[in-house]
Amino acid sequence: MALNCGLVGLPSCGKTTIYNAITAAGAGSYDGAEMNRSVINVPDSRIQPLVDMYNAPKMVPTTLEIVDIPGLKEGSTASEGHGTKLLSHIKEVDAVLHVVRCFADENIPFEYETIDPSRDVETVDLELMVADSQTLENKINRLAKRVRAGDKDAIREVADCEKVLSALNEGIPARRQGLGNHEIQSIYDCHLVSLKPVLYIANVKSISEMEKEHVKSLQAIADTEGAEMIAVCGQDEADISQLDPEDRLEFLTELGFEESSMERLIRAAYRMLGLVNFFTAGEKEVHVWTCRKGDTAPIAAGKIHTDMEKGFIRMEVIHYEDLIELGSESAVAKAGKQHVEGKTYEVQDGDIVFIRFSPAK
Ligand SMILES: Nc1nc2c(ncn2[C@@H]2O[C@H](COP(=O)(O)OP(=O)(O)O)[C@@H](O)[C@H]2O)c(=O)[nH]1
Ligand SMILES: [Mg+2]
Repeated sequence: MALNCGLVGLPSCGKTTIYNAITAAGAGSYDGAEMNRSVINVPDSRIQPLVDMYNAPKMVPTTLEIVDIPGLKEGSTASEGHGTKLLSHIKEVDAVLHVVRCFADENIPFEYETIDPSRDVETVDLELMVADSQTLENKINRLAKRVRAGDKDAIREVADCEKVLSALNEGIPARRQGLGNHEIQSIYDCHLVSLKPVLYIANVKSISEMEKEHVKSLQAIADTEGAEMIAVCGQDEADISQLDPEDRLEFLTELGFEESSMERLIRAAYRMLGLVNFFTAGEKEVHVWTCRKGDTAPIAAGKIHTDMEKGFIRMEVIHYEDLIELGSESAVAKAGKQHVEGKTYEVQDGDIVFIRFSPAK
């Protein structure tokens, strides 16, 4: 199943507009659920050169699901029914694409009269934190009986929950609390929404506004928590995505872009999820696979087939750059740049792999 990212933000900040632009860029398929959600192909500029080199008739990219979540505003999460539903959508995503309105347009209604990214981010974060506090309090209450009975696990979990809760009450989202593994484990089943990794998206009017003050202030917010920020022109990109693919580049150039920022956005989302792409390539197909950063060779092999993990013998690895530089697998081998790796090897982004394994009996 594809990992997913949810578009979160105030009403009318441009979530649906950006959703349309992203899903068109990734050739998405709408699955008919109540919300806009679709699975997109993740662009990877290394695919085409590999397809050309191996003369492969087919390529299989990796995918990511994008969910367009209804707008959050002050008090949203407190409202019963609607709030609960909204939160369940956010709980379900692996990462948040937090869209912030950086364009001024008096014809488009907004919650506030001014444009102020830090106010907007705080408003959304506050809603997430209110919801998380409730979730933690519920868990603490649920464990109270076991705590009274002296259950050590319950006592430890409650202590961790209380620590996170008190930092939330001071206005620090869980993702900024510097939580250790121990605490993360204690709150794992709470699926806290303020713990999810965030990519900030500044939605601006035009390319000339990309360097402006609002974008800078959003960048500063992202920097303080070690997150990434991307500025996009949601409306322009959505308009362009409706054009025939051949015409898109021309319009992009006219507006001053070198490429669609949607690909950049998708790649950044992918990075945020801690994913790496590796490849299998041959004359039948070029196939992109995904594993997590730090996954060892057998685990990565298991993404291709469970037998490959169970019967793993070794992994023969070529780095993408070496292959492109030297022009063929055999040239890479001749140059002594094909690596034979064992069970402890951590697969790197861009590895082209061949797995030796003993098939299941
Ligand atoms: N001028 C301008 N309008 C935009 C931009 N992005 C979105 N809009 C408009 O803002 C309104 C709200 O956008 P929408 O994507 O529906 O917001 P959502 O509520 O966050 O999903 C729509 O009328 C869009 O056409 C932008 O970058 N510039
Ligand atoms: Mg919308």
